Amino acid sequence: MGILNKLSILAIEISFLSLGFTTVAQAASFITTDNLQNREGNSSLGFLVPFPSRFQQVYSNSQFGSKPLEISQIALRPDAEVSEPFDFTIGDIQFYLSTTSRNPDELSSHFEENLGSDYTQVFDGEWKISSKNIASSGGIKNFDIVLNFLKPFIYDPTKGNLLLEYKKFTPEITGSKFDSEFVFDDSISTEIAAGDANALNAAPQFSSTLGLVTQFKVTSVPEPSSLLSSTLIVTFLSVATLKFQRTRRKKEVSLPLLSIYKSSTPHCFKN
Ligand SMILES: [Ca+2]
Ligand SMILES: [Ca+2]
Repeated sequence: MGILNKLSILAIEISFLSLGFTTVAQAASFITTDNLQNREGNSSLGFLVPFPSRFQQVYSNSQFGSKPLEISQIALRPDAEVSEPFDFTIGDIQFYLSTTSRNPDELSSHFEENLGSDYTQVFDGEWKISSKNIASSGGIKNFDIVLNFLKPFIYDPTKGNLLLEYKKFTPEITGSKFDSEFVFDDSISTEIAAGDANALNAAPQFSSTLGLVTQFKVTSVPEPSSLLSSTLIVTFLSVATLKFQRTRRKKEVSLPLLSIYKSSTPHCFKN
């Protein structure tokens, strides 16, 4: 194998290596507020109440670190009191995420007042829900009620708290209980309007410090500096390879010319 090919392969390998570093930085992890991943919430909620409904839950930014995250999935778990596996389908539901300036236990009952400028629809359609209702070794149920977003949401915790909203347009009766936490001054609270997916105001009796125990699947968003360094490495190697190729071509062209020159003017090289 020629040195040119070796250099090209080396450039490709290092390029993939630099991209690999970026991939490692974006490995997925999971966040659950208030250490609830390790303990049962003290309450339960009939999530997706049996009416068209609008629901908002706030999560404190203190639970998400200080760097931007891409959120691509949420997962819930059955309450401890659920005794059987279950599955059902919500025919028409939309989910949204947003940054919010509102704190837990301070959400406005006017839904629109809780929304930020980055309010984003992350899911729209039919949601098939199922749970095997299996507990892990600590007796807590697995987060196996999963919603994969159709569009991920970039969340910067330095810009405010996180708001989850759903608008449920169909009246399925689920009857299933989801693990929840009812504690004042923790990281979560909710607003619910039962009866109208496009309601402007929550029903007074449904403003609550209670919240669903929620697991977020997140990946770190690469720092601009790391993306820049990867780009610079690839660019540098590409330029170096091109420069080497040009130098080599010049030599390959000049050598035959030199041979012709030698053969046509042998007297120049005599003595
Ligand atoms: Ca519970
Ligand atoms: Ca609370």
